[in-house]
Amino acid sequence: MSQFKFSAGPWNMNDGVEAFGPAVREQRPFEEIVKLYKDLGFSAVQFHDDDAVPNMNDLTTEEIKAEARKVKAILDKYDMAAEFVAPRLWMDPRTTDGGYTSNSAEDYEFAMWRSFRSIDIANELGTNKIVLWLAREGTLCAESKNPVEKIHKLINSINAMLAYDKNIHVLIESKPNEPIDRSYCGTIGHVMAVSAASDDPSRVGAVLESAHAILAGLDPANEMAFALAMGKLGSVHLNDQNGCRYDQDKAFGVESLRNAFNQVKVLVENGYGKNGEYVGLDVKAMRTQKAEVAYKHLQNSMNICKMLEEKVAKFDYEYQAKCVAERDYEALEMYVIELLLKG
Ligand code: GLO
Ligand code: MG
Repeated sequence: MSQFKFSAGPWNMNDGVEAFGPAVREQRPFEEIVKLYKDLGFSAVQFHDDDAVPNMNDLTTEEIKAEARKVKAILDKYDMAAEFVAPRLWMDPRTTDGGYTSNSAEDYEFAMWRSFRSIDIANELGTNKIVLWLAREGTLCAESKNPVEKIHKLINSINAMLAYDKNIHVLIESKPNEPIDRSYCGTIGHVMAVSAASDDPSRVGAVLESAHAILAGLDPANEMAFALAMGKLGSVHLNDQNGCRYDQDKAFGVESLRNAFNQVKVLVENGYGKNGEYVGLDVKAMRTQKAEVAYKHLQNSMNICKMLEEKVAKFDYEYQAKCVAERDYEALEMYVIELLLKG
């Protein structure tokens, strides 16, 4: 029995499209995905603003809210919650140069419009969490932006969201690169600094995605620990990553089991989830996967997480203390490997 509640986004059931080739599977309709997630044991769905209201750019605020209420009805039908809404500031032509840090004043206004509408959608879906994956907030050409000015702009944008809705919490999902070359907010440390500099640090926290930490050359469990130590780990995107390649979003634990174990361990030890936090799985099916079984990446990730919870429950803290007292970390390391490899 897991102590966690799990969530995933509709984008985690994808058609296999990538930079070098087209879709290889049909995109499943939204309601089918919600039903599938329910059947797989998920408790919540994560949303981009336009996952909930696809044609939102053409609608008024009231129309957007009305569309969001239809999505809420689908969630209710399957007894599923909405975890968060994330403004998608990387697809529209007006986000080519980023949103909050765009050099274009009109494009910046568009980014803020999408952010405020995301808050409206979140309220209709019954969540107070906004996630900012800062996809294009940084540079392709380092000299194209004034970094100090843009970082202030980013903080001011978050302050505007906090002021727009006194109940809303903003969670920043750090990522060091891709699709941009240099991100302004690449790690949990950056997120904590932005939080501290905001008008209400108690409402600005972090989402740690395992793959993003690895891309930054950092340890995902330690990144989680840092945010937990600050009381600011609002969500996680568990997945895996084979070194510093493109962002792979592999199933959780399939590349580095010990890393995955330590992520689950730090979450369990710190009571993650007790304040309603979800364990999000931001994983992608391999492009080779046939459509009918293109959900196994999610099922496997959840099962691996649960199996690792069982390993954490078996972890012998007395033996660990003995090894620590004797400073015999080789013995401790071997114990961990045996715990993972043996029954
Ligand atoms: C991409 C991110 C992306 C976000 C999603 C929600 O690298 O992981 O999938 O998690 O847009 O903010
Ligand atoms: Mg993610």
